[in-house]
Amino acid sequence: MKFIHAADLHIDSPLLGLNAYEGAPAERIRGATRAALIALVDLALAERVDLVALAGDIYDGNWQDFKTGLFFREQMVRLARAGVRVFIAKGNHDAESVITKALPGVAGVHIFSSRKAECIELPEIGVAVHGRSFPEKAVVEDLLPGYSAPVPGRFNLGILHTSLAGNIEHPTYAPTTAAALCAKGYDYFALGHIHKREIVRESSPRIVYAGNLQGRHARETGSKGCELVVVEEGRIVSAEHVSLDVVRWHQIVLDATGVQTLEALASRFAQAAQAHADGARERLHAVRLLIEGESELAQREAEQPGTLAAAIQAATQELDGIEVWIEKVKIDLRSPIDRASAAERPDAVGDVIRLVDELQADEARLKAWMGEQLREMKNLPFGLLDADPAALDAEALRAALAEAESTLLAHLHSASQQGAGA
Ligand SMILES: [Mn+2]
Repeated sequence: MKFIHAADLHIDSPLLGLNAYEGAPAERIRGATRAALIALVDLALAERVDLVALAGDIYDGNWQDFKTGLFFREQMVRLARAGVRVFIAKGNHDAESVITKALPGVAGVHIFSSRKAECIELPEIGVAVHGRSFPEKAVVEDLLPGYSAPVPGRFNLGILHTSLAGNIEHPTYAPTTAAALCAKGYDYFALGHIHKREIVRESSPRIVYAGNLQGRHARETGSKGCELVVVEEGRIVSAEHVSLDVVRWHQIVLDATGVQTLEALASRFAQAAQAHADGARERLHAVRLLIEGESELAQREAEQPGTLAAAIQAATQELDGIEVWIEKVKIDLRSPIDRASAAERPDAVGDVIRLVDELQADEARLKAWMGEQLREMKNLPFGLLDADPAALDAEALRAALAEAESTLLAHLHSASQQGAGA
């Protein structure tokens, strides 16, 4: 006997704010919860499983219109046609009272009652399936005591949408405990509600949160999918997570310490993206990126906000064999030195900062001094070399000075660090 356990499908879950991102592959992301369900059914048919257990939150809430329900039903029909039995225990998001629209049922697909726990026996495959649906969004009582005793000689499978007590991250929904689940005498508990996959207990009974089928935003990261379980002579002989997500979310932290150019930043990001996409290269990867550390790029970003996000965007254009969409770039970079305290220093670093401060505060001196330097220097930033110093305005001179300071201080700083043996 072989079965699939999945939960928290949240089909047609709205993806808030998605349209706010330029270049967002909105349709693919919006359709991801549906595509993941199709992948689940494909897997069930390919693996010739006997049953599919769905532990609640099939839908994110009441259907906007009948299309959501018709889509899910169509997939259930595919399973029913192949003789795969389906058991559904509704959760808080798709509780009995939440979903007001209805469609004709599908023969072979059982939705557990919300009034009492039920036990359905399938003698042909030696299984007893136990479950109960949420009548309402909030269920404060423990539903487990209402579940019947295990049927002797059968593989007893319990389906339950629950927050296990002690899980303070989540509000309590039909709370029970792992100890109570163990005491029940079943063989497997297919749990739903927690979107991160979790093996609560390995065996006797095996207790698992399958996690959601498809991550819906940047906080639902990593592989998402279902559990594929094989039972022989009443015992679990194999149980594994199977990835079914079509869009995979990642939060990547990039340490840009020592990175001095946009090219180096792009290449460091490319490496990180490739590593995150490893083993799932055919998916669309949605990335929230944090760039941190100590780098001169902080100055670049300060001078021209958006530079680093654009550099990351540029890096995605050249990624080999993977498709990456950048959801957001957060920047938490420090300049290589703390300017305020460095200004107090009696050395060359302090000299530079004090000079720059004086020049920045006095436009006439700034123009005179910069004009003199520009005439003498051969390698200047911004292509200023071609410009007539007299024609440059104060803003351009200030930016050039700031960059010069940043570059100079970074070099002095790294030289002093090397000198200190750091
Ligand atoms: Mn859920």
